[in-house]
Amino acid sequence: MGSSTITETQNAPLSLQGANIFNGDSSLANATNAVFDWPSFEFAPIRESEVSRAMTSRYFKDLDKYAESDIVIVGAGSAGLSCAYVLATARPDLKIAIIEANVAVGGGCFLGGQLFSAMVLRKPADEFIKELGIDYDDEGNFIVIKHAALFITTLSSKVLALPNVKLFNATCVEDLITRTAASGDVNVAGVVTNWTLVSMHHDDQSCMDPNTINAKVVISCTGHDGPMGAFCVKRLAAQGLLKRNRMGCLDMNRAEDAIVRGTREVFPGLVCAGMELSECDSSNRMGPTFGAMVLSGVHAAEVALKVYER
Ligand code: 48N
Repeated sequence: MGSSTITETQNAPLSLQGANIFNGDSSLANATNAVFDWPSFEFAPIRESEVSRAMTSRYFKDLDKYAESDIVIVGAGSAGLSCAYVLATARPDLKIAIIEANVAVGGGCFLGGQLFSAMVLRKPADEFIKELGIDYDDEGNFIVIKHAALFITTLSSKVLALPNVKLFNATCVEDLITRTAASGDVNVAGVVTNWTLVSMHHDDQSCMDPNTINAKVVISCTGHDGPMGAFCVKRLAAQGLLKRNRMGCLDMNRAEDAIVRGTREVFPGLVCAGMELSECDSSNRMGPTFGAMVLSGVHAAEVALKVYER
């Protein structure tokens, strides 16, 4: 191919396959020049507004579609994304919205612990890792994935590829929607959201009202207590609707069993999974091992479906 300018007239899709560009062999220079004539390189022309419309039209279509979601998952850490993977795969008919306060997904799961990259999961959590097709070292009672980021990026890429899932990141759940029956019984019926940067500055900027997402079930996986963590437990406790306990000290064996076993509907319409549960049950923390997060997410998916079908 002579010039590397990709114009509308060329209809042959750009293919680098034949050029072995990615196998690092010495013909790389020839291969890339066969496709890209760098000195005269040009992209196809575009107008800035086309980019803006490409992003905003899709975003607002998604906001409209997921304003009524079947299930909302709060928190895209290891528990929330594991839950989303199981739920959205098992029930492609359900609309699942994931609300993540950070720009990036992953929560505490981009490192294995402190600044160490390898990630430990105790068996039988290896069953889930096999399902994701991630390589690991088998150490007998536990497995080690060479980098925690490999786990969370593989999991998140699979979740985001599912057609019935929408991730709203950089978006914070700053309150819950509830319904109160004539009997006085209260149940959770969705979430109240805002841009995270706005939620962080309600005290020092003129009030900016939130947005809402209605849903039959909310699954809260917002992690440890923290500026935004353990959100739904703290919000219901603040209203006296749920008893708040504090996370216990570290005991790896007790902690992981308790979190997986304790994954449940902690309040009508609200399922809780992952480390947020420790703020409900005062279960111990487990430190740098993630099997309980993964399997709590799996367990939460099953519990949420029962609540949804009720
Ligand atoms: O990773 P986390 O914090 O939470 P989990 O429960 O998925 O995993 C916990 C795990 O990483 C550990 O803490 C490990 C096992 N350590 C244990 C120990 O003993 O130290 O993910 C929670 C996600 C984060 O991405 C937050 O940004 C997000 O939830 N989040 C929220 N998103 C939206 N709205 C909110 N209000 C909110 N609060 C937190």
